[in-house]
Amino acid sequence: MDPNTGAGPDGHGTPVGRRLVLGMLGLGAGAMAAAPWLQDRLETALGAVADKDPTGVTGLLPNGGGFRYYSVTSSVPPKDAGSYRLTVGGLVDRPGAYRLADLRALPQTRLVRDVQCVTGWRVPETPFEGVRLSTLLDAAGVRREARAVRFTCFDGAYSESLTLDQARRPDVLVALKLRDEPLGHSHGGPVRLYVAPMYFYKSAKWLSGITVTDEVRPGYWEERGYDVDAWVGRSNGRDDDPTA
Ligand SMILES: Nc1nc2c(c(=O)[nH]1)N[C@H]1C(S)=C(S)[C@@H](COP(=O)(O)O)O[C@H]1N2
Ligand SMILES: [Mo]
Repeated sequence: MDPNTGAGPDGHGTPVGRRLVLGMLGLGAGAMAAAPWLQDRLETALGAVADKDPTGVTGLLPNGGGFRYYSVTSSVPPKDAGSYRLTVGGLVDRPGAYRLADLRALPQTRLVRDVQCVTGWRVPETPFEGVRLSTLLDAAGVRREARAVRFTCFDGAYSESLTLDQARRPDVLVALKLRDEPLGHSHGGPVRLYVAPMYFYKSAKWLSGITVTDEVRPGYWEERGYDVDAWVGRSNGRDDDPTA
């Protein structure tokens, strides 16, 4: 697979494009152009379908409001306030586990930035809100020999990583809200990582584990060719760097 383009027009190895899905629904591009409101309604409906029954054919399903639905697994069992846990461990003095209520009780930070997937789609000025990752790292007491942070997900497959310096940036959140609403299952709720300055694949959905480590371990897409340092506009060979 070409890591820059993926196998299909929607990238990340997606075999089928948006036009085809609309075709499967009997709606051509003409119908969409003639009735943009129909496209909005369709995206909302498909977002709801993805919420209940993710197909695994990812990047193909709109996820509402300009997002696309991505999952590397075919289905993800939902978690709620009762069942959700976020563990923090590895090279820390005080490993622990947070419930959703624990995370909600911590200071919240709201950021409004453009979401940018490396395959090209973009959602402008999108509010995310949650707990700064640095707050959780400080509470856990990161040991001197630590250099990186690894993230695991309750889909059982996806992973991500950041250097410790990146992880401590004020624009990296353990996000609980998207557009001022609790983060829904299809967007990786109840809790996802949000790495504002990097391409959206760094923002691991369905976050369940934070492990402080001695070196960066490449994440799911990074083992498949994407850059580990995924700065928007400065990585993956896709964007011109105006400062270069
Ligand atoms: N657990 C998990 N997190 C993930 C992914 C995934 O497949 N699984 N895909 C990534 C990619 S490539 C993108 S573009 C965004 C998509 O988020 P969305 O489904 O909320 O639009 O999630 C990122 N985080
Ligand atoms: Mo993506």
